Amino acid sequence: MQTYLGIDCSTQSAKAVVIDAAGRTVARESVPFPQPYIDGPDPLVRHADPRMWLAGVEAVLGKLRDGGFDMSSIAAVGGDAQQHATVYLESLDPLVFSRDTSPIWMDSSTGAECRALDAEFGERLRLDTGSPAIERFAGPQIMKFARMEPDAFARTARIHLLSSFLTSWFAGEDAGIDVGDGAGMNLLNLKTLDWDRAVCDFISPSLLSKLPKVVRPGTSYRLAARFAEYGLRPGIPVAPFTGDNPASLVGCGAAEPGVAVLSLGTSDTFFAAMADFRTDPAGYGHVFGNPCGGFMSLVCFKNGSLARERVKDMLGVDWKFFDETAFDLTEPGNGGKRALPWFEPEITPRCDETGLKTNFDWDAASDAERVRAVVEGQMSNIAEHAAWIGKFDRIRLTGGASRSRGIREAAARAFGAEVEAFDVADSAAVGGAMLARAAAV
Ligand code: XUL
Repeated sequence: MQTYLGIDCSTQSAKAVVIDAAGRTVARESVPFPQPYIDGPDPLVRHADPRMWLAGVEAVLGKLRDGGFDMSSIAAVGGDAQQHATVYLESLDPLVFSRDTSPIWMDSSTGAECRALDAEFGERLRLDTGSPAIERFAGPQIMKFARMEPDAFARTARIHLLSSFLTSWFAGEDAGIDVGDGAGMNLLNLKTLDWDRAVCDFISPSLLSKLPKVVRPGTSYRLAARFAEYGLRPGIPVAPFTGDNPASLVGCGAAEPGVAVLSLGTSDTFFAAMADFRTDPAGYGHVFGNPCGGFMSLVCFKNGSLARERVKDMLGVDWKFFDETAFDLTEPGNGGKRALPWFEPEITPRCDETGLKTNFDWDAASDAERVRAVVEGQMSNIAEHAAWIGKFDRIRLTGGASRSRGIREAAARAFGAEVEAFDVADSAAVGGAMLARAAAV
């Protein structure tokens, strides 16, 4: 039997999923990260230790091997990582980081850099790179690093996305950035599918020389010899790792246009494959490359599952109450009561002032009303900001929270669409494994 390994290195954990030729999951492991990001005084700054990601990925491989899975059946490796995180290297072998920590997608501290990019390029940035200047995107993050730490920036030979860093780690050679994750940088011109020279030069005249190549769907690398220690066969194909959202698009069977996916995770993201290249006039949504060819739209909402969990804990109720009972005790629409649990600075729409936003007297309401207000508030906010993508008859809900009947009903109502819980646990890792399978043939 030939199998295909997908590795997902997301915000909270490293996961491994192995599928067979028919796409069935035959093994799965995960290792939680000790902390998704390093705690600091400024809520706009969110960095993580890149060594933590490597340790997690290696630990998950070890677990798979030690669990007795026949690692030699694996015919190709693929994977994905949380989008937008950047890794700064002096050298890959030996591994020397030129920046000790990596800004991750939760970082919103690059307002000044975004304004500078806006002033220089205006609308062109959105029209050519698929997004206006966005705080968490790699371009503004790199610009901040170049300005604040010019010496460390000068020492940096290579700037990877976490995804291309992992491809390089598995391949043992400097690998390229795929068009899916690469589009989350404000640096990739989606009309040419190559780096936008003017934008790169504006950020730093030496930036282009520090960026890896852009790789198109179909490229592959070879697994480095040292992975024999996990029982893997050196030399098997390694598909370029992509972003978790592009990988989920593949893993949810939505790589062809027609069905949209709402992925409920640390962040809630709404995405769909797109045949033509169109951008969000309001500037919140993004266009990324689709790892299977063409494009995909994406809108990201920062306050997702962690915010829901915090409300649940705040009220002292259990998941059964949060997912079901609250919805039996209240009516759809909640008499107009809405709440938005923006405990982290929200990005869609942009709101730096954190806290629970309500349009009713929270203290006077029942727990059931509060829960419905939060869930309906989140779902309407998502539907409103995804409207530019078009109308969908069918929406696939994925991620742990898709098990919630209350969330499914609220999503169906907000979108006026049929909603199906798409029962692919770890859709991003599965997508990575599917990209591995495609690289093996
Ligand atoms: C997408 C985004 C998040 C991360 C989460 O633009 O920032 O969905 O990819 O891992």
